[in-house]
Amino acid sequence: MVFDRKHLSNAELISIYRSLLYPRLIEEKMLLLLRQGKISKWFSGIGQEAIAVGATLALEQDEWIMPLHRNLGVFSTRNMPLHKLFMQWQGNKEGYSKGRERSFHFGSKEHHVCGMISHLGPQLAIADGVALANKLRKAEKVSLAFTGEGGTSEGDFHEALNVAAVWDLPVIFIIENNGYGLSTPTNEQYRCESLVERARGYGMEGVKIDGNNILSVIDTIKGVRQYCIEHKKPYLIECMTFRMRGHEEASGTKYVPKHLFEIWEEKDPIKNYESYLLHEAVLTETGIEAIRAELKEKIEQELQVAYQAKPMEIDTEEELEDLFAESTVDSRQSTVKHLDHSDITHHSSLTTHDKRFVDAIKEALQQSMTQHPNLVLMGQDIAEYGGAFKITEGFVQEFGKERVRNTPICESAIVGAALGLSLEGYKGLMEMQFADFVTVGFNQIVNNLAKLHYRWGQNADVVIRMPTGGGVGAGPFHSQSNEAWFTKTPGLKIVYPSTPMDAKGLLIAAINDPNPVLFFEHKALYRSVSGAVPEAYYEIEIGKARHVRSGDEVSIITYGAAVYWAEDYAAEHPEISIDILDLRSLAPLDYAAIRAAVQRTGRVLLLHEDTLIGGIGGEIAAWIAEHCFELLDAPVMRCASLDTPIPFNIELEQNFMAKARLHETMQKLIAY
Ligand SMILES: Cc1ncc(C[n+]2csc(CCOP(=O)(O)OP(=O)(O)O)c2C)c(N)n1
Repeated sequence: MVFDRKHLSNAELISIYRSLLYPRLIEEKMLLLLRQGKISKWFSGIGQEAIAVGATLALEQDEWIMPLHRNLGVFSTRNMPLHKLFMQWQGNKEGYSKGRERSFHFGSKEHHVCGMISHLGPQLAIADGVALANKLRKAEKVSLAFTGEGGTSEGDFHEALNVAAVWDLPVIFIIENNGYGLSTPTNEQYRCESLVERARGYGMEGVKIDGNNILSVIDTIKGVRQYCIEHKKPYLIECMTFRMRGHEEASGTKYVPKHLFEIWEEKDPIKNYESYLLHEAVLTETGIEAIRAELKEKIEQELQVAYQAKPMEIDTEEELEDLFAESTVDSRQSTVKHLDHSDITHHSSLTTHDKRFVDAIKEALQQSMTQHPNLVLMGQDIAEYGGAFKITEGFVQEFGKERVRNTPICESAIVGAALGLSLEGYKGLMEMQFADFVTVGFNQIVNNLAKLHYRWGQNADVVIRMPTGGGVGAGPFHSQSNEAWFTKTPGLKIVYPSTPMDAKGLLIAAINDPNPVLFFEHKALYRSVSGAVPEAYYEIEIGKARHVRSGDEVSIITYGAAVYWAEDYAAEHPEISIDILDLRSLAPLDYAAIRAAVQRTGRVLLLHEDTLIGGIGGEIAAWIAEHCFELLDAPVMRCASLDTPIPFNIELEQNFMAKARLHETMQKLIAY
């Protein structure tokens, strides 16, 4: 292995040696601890350390890194206290994830390390978001994301690299090509000669290097970093290396031909660098021994500190509270008013205008863009074109193209980028062109956004607008009601307004909330309903239902377009005294308001456009049965859409819709 020290002093070379050796010695200790049952298993980086260590050394301390499961070298080189890392690996409450996460699946904002989720590829687009934040604030910084060669087969790899290229983002993508993805060799993973060839396909530069040569890793990444900052461009680096141990400690290495271990043992990054330092007389054998002894001693000491950690004390309230970040004055905006519908009638001073649903949403976005200079809108065709529903028409002129961004067709990467923006203190708002397309961004939402704060205390200040629902004759992929996919995922807030006033106030509240919010907008309401909307910049509280109408015979609990079905039905049937509750938020649910609705009539009809099985109505029915049984005069009934995909033909669609069975269900309930 040929090393080129360039201008590095002896002291610098020795410092690099210490950084390189440290994770190896930590892992050697961990192997002993694993055998003693004192630590949980992890994914070994032995043999690959030069990449993680070199990359971290090449960056500045406050540049974000998105490491993966084999990158102990990132954590150790960022000087994260080792005793706390040991506590993490022991699943202790004093570790980085309060015992909620395994091995390296955690991050630390303080150290600018973003925690991975198991799915590998999603890390890459988060780096795009961080880079976008750096670019918008004109910071001379890069972000850096790792992937294995196996991870490059994921769509997330393609999406993240393409977005970085199209948006000219200073991101360094590093492929650690160690020959195997679990047991799968590279010839069963991809067909190109070298993965770096893909760079050209994305319109970016790339280079392939020896990932076991620490000096060339550092030198290359330093140079690439400079390039990315100067040219505002991404760069792909393929680092060739080898995994000297099994995928994880229990899985063995039988599938790897023996001779490969012999070849790569000769290329060991530490052994080779040591030889070089000895040859150059930078260190002597005794000097090396002294460093090893010193680091080993440090590891022992840190381990002793970790052993002092208190045993796990379970606090269920804390478990639940940590799902969400608390709002701060900063995130909520002190200028915002807190209103509700009664304020329109009671406050004569409140100026209101009659607005369509669609215009109320537009106004919420406009006012929020003005209030939050750090708010960035992203979505397909939302810039000059104004979005599929023309909600952001004129925004480019008003707020500039940097903050009103057209995206390539890649929902997963854009959710990831929104999360990256949030890591750097921006607010990311994504317009899903149709709620149906959320399926291709699903993983980033339910596994990254939703779980992030619980896992390592990092909030995800992201709103996803979801144009949803049917009645527009658009067929199975432009009309679905998919809110229930998300209401069962802890860590997400789900909002679904039905009136223009609520649409504006709840969207402002969603944007001010530092947590991930899915904001459902029923497309059929956009231009069909209007109502009084306060001119002010105001919030409607998330998690509070609206009592639409009082009655004493039947309570219809509903949301979205179905609120209008219920109101129409009540108007057409003055002989029935109907009470209506509009939930407005599906997560969290307003249980007090649900209970009050049950109390008012003793008969409950849960009405939603979503299909019956697994719809939110089932959950609410169960809650009422458990908590309000003594208030009921009849079984809770659900009226929902047919359990089929939503059909295109308008008559079939009408038959599909819950509304088609509303009268029948109502009669059954009254007759009980
Ligand atoms: C989406 C997804 N599919 C499968 C897995 C299981 N899995 C974990 S690591 C791994 C191999 C990854 O290979 P590579 O990206 O080359 O990284 P390496 O482990 O070699 O460092 C697999 C298949 C996963 N974690 N996520």
